[in-house]
Formats: sequence, structure tokens, C-alpha cells
Amino acid sequence: MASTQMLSLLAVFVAAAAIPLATAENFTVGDDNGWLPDVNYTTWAQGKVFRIGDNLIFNYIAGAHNVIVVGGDEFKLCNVSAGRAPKVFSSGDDVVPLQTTGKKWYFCGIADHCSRGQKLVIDVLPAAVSPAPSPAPFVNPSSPPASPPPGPVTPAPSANPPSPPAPPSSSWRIATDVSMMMAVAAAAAAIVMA
Ligand SMILES: [Cu+2]
Repeated sequence: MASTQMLSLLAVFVAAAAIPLATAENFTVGDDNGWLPDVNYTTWAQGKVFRIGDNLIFNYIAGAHNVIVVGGDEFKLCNVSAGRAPKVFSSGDDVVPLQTTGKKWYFCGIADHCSRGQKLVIDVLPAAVSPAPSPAPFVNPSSPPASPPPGPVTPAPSANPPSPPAPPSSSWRIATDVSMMMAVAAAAAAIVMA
């Protein structure tokens, strides 16, 4: 049924249009490596686009590591500044929501893990805007048509079009009749002579 096909097609379009609105991405830090020392998280983060609404997932054995949300200086020094009580995740399956833009720094506070590279800095961008409809040329039916583009102008039909070929003149018709008659006569003569 055509209407059914149209409906399913419409459903596909609606679903496709809805997908970008629902894209809060979950980034598993380190992918299959998880959250460990001696992994290059700068390399891991390279080329990834982090946005508000996305989540970082830190996977590790609970108790063996943690995730401390730190500042840039603390990140550099692998040390939480004295007197600060930073946010710490320690479940081993930590979901860290990205809620503000800008640089975010994380490191593991266990032993020397941070200085062994168990640290991550990312830059969070604003949430993705819902995709605007592609800027198709908008045609306003009520607006006057655009002036025709400059180009060769087709000549208006002439008021005096070339006259059609004149009908066969009477002299031509007579000539034809004569030649016809002569042909018939010749044929008749040929038959008689045969
Ligand atoms: Cu650790």
C-alpha cells in the first residue's frame, strides 16, 4: 500500500531527525584499556569532541584507582592543593557528566598513578545544536518571480512571419498534368507495341 510505505518512510525521517537531539555521548576513557597508569590519555582524547551533556565513563577495579576532578595546576603537579576537597569518584564504573564548557582535568589519586600518566584533560564544548534544516533556497510563492537572468533575448515573434510556401501555381499543375498524360500515353504505346 502506497500510504503505508509513505508512513514508514515518514517514520524513518522522523527517527533520523530525532537522533541528533538525543546524542549525549558516553566516552569510555581509554576505551578497552580503561582507567589505568601507563596509558596515554592525551592520545586517547585526541580528535574526540566532548560536549555538554556527554559523559565520561571511567572503568577500573574499585579500590585500585579513583578519579579526582582537579584544576589545571593540580593536574600539572599531580597533587590536590592543600585544603581543597575535590570531587572524587571511586565506584570503578564512574559516570562523570560534562556539565560546563572549558577544560576539565582528572587524575587518579592513588600512589604515583598520576605521574605515571593516569590523568586526563579534555575541553568541553557547548551542547550540539539541533541540526537546522539545510538552507534550501526558499521560494515564497507570493513574492514576484525573480527577474530573468541576463542572457540572449529570444526575439519576439515577428508581426509579419515569413509567408508559407505558396501553393503550387496553376502553371505547375498543368505541367504536371501534361507530363502525366505523356507518361500514360507512353505506357499505352509500349503496351500496344509489345
Ligand atoms: Cu590509579
